[in-house]
Amino acid sequence: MDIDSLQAQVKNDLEKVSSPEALEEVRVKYLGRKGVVAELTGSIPGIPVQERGEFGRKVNAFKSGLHELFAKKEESLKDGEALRGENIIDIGMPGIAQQVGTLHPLTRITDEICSVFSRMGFSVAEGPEVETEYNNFTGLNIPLEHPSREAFDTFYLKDYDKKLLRSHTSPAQVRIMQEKKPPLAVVVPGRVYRPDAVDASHSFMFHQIEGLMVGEGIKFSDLKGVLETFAKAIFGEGIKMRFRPHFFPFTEPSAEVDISCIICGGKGCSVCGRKGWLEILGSGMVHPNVFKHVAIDADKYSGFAFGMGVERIAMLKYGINDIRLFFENDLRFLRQF
Ligand code: 2NM
Repeated sequence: MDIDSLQAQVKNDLEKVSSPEALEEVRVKYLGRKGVVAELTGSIPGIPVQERGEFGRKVNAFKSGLHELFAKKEESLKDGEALRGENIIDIGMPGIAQQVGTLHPLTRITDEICSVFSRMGFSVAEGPEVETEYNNFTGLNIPLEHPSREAFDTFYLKDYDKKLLRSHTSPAQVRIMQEKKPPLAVVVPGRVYRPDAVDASHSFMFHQIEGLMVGEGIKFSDLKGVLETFAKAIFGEGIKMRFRPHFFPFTEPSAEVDISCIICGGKGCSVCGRKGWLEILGSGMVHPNVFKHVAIDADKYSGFAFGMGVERIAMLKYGINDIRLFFENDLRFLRQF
């Protein structure tokens, strides 16, 4: 038998080996006193002289290859034994639990609110947080002398084209009215910025959702119906609503909207300050000057708009008493949602 096919035979024999005893048998078969290698070595004198050197070298190479193969097989048998041994790898040991995150409560309430409006036919849009003075103020009929324009009440970006951090999400509504023709119904969620001193009810950054509907024959009663549907979906069918006259530059008439206190039901308690009512948002019919700025014909179209603070809605709904809790990333707070 030639050495090449012997090589293949060794590999074949070793593959079947699964115990040290079986390995010893194969070792004896090849390297034993009467083994294959001994036989090959013994046959060397019978080889013609010219081929003897070559044959001898092949036998030597075969022999040292065998030592290597047996050593490797011995190692792998030992590894296998280790795997089967006790206390080496405990396949019954509990795994390392992955920490699963959840949505931030503000994200959840934002999604929930947008979903209520989207079921009423509103689309959801977003706008940039860095805005122009025009979109944040002028386009919304906010006069030049209005205090909210002061650096005291708005973050202006230094040396950057008089740009500012939007102080409400309404500038996104201005953009939408410039780009799209009525009829339109859209809600805009997003971050807004005001340089307020931080306390339990103020943050320099918070979230708003503002809504806008424009079309032919849109009336104040449409606003009332939409907001009542919204408030009942978020706070429960049992609540009552009231509209109090108010003033906003961008709407006329304007109203602030209250719901009956979800804690005391209207009797008066510490949450509602003994008034029985909780303010949830501002609203009104879009001012004709706003339509003028975005080239919508105010004789043909009318519309309503409203705006709410997301933190405030979440605080009322979940009984949270400090706005800073939303921004501290304390898992003891966040895990409750
Ligand atoms: C509010 C209250 C009342 C409002 C108005 C507009 C726009 F762009 F249509 F003029 N957007 N949002 C609005 C109206 C916002 O927040 C308290």
